[in-house]
Amino acid sequence: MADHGDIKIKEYEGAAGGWGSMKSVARILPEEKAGTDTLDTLRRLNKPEGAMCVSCAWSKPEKPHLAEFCENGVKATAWELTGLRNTPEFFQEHTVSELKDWPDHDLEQAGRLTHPMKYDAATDKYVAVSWAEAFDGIGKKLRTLDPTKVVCYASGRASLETSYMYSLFARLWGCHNLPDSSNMCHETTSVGMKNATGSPVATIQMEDYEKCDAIFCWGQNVGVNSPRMLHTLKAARKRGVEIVVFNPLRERGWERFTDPQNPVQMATDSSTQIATQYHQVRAGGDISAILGIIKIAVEADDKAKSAGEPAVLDHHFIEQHTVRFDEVAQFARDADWDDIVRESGLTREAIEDAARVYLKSRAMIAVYGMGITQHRYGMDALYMILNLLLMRGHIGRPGAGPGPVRGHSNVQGQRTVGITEKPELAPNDRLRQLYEFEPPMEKGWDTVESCRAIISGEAQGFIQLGGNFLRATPEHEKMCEGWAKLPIAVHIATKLNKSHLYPGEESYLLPCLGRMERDMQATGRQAVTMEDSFSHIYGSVGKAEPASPHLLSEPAIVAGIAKATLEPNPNVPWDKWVGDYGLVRDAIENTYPDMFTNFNERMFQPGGFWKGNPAAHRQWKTKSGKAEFNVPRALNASGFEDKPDRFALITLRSNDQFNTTVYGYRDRFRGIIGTREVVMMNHDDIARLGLKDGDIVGLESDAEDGVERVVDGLRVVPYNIPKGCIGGYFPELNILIPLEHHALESNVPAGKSVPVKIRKPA
Ligand SMILES: Nc1nc2c(c(=O)[nH]1)N[C@H]1C(S)=C(S)[C@@H](COP(=O)(O)OP(=O)(O)OC[C@H]3O[C@@H](n4cnc5c(=O)[nH]c(N)nc54)[C@H](O)[C@@H]3O)O[C@H]1N2
Ligand SMILES: Nc1nc2c(c(=O)[nH]1)N[C@H]1C(S)=C(S)[C@@H](COP(=O)(O)OP(=O)(O)OC[C@H]3O[C@@H](n4cnc5c(=O)[nH]c(N)nc54)[C@H](O)[C@@H]3O)O[C@H]1N2
Ligand SMILES: [Mo]
Repeated sequence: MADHGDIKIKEYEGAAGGWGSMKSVARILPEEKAGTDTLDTLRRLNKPEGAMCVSCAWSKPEKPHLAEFCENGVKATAWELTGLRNTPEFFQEHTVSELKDWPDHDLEQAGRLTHPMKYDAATDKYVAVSWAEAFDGIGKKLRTLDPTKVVCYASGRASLETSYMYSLFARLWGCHNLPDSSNMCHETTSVGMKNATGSPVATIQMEDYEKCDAIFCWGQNVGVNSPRMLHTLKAARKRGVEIVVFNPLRERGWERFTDPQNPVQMATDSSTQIATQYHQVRAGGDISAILGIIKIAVEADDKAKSAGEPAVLDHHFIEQHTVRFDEVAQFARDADWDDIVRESGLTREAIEDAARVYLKSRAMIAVYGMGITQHRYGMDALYMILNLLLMRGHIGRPGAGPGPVRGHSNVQGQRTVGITEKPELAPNDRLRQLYEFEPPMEKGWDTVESCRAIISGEAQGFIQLGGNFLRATPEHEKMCEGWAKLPIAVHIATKLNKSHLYPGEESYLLPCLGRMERDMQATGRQAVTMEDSFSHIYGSVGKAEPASPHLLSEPAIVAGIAKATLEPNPNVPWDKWVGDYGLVRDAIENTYPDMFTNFNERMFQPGGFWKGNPAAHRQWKTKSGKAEFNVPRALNASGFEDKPDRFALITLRSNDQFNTTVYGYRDRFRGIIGTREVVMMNHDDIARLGLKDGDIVGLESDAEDGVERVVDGLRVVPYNIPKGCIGGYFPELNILIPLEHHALESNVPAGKSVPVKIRKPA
């Protein structure tokens, strides 16, 4: 079992980066028993012809730094290339029932899976099988099932090649349930940006950061989740760019950064201030905070107009390119400052400060993350960001536009090549022509709908291309019960996780190569490709020795399942594709000729090649043919009312985790070391409830749906967080999130404001 070390809770004084990050790197390498392959891979990371980091979707620059990686990239690389091995002997020693009680960290720390395994109910153990037995067993079972009742899930890491093959397999079989991790993540972006601008992704590219004069950021934690972006922000600060941050927590990365590659900063322990303004909004308070800025801008514009002075807003753009501006303007004029102040949790003066930067800016970038998308009214919060941009024409001109920071390193790309439960987003006409079959045209299940089907027993099977679905989703207890009744679960994975430990009738673990590992096929060493947050596409070559000779690549596993399940189709050469991924790229090019022209020739272009974006050229592929303003439906995104005993729980990532992968117990920037079982609380709330620092409390769901959801044993940590909000870690607290508490329209579980009560110690 893991030794968490002593619990130490003390405010962290250091900047993001700096020596703290060096020490953290020095700790992880021996912990993972990382060898020279890890160091070699790090040297090549995020460079042209190198390997693309698995930790985030931030851009891989055309001219990389000598070390183009961050502390968390090192952790992710060392985690993948670990010297630890989880062999069939491990599974002989431990029953599945026993492993269920292991912490997430310890399961993955058992090391890389080395053999294909099948669950044996008689002994309650996973036992090794050959690949032929595994594929044969999976194919036999899948052929007895209704493909419309099986989920083909993908967690956003697999390459474009694997993702294309996987979605094609599902459609050829007749399965349309193709959610990916985006459904828990930036689906609010995919739906909301598409509705409002016609483009589901960022319109900006890396070079826009060199041209902007203001960056606004809502609900993204740069120092932890995309640390290489700190270099971009530092350069922007150097040019005098204003950076205005909205976040309930003072996240260190947005405060200050010591560049580990800058000898002067390292030697003098100095840092660059990042945010020029930091506004600690309440959870869900962004709608009102932005409403305040819009109100100030609209009223200033009204005043300028009546005084015959130059306009404050870009009326030419508004008239030529948008619809429904008047509705938003009137809504803002009518808005009441008392409501804005109460719902945002900010003072009017603070909002006026932000508005001053907004009104001065000629080129503004809007960055955001899960603090916007994972709310009941997350779509409305996103629309407010877009309203703000559109009013002054900040989309489709240099240095300006929305820049959502995506999560997984290829989550955006998976959607691009067909992993989607929405038939209108699939290239069905091309697929029909190329492969001569009738793709399913009904809408499939997204993540929330898949969970419903698992809980109700409607789902007949779950294929998981990466990820830890059972642990990452809400309503954890009911999900475990439903999951354990699935007729079949197939896990394509690199390490053991909780999702593997509730086997239903049949369960398989299919261990795959990681992206950093050498992938040898019939025609030699293969490369794969992925797409970043700016829609740039890059090649990646793994060179490290595979963790086991028994591993197969993800394309080979997908092809193995497909061949065992489907009737042969002469148009789909699975074996040839596995032998040469270049042929898969040709197939992708044939399917999407506009985006992937000369794919094989361009994949190693430094900085990646851009797949294009109509909204970036002010071509609006929306219903109205224009960019659309939207009036918000609520003043706070949380979707529940304030009550004296009710808290909005914000579920967070620590600096020592990647999603459900817990690297360790050191959330350095937040000063919480040695435990994840905490509840971060405002001092006044602690005093009001008669609690004190270090008390152990519980949390219970306050969702008014009659369901009891409880987590006990959490230590009270006094924290700089707005009153009425508390913070804690995901996935441990996913027990508290009701399945039906999700963003409207996009169905992203609303993990950034969960209604809970505090249970005091007896
Ligand atoms: N090291 C590391 N890197 C990662 C990941 C990881 O787990 N570890 N995960 C990857 C994935 S899949 C994703 S999606 C991204 C996630 O990256 P982020 O988008 O940064 O997601 P989170 O860390 O969940 O939360 C973001 C921030 O939202 C703030 N917040 C919460 N509620 C609100 C609110 O109502 N308003 C505002 N303005 N802010 C709020 C929180 O305080 C937090 O700082 O990172 C990716 N990169
Ligand atoms: N409460 C709350 N819940 C959340 C969130 C939140 O902020 N709050 N965030 C949500 C978000 S944004 C996301 S993206 C989800 C994701 O959450 P997860 O499902 O945890 O995402 P992953 O990191 O993909 O999953 C980790 C597993 O992927 C497998 N894996 C790693 N590398 C590879 C590989 O190369 N190939 C294959 N096939 N498998 C691999 C390993 O077995 C590992 O155990 O969690 C969501 N859940
Ligand atoms: Mo994500």
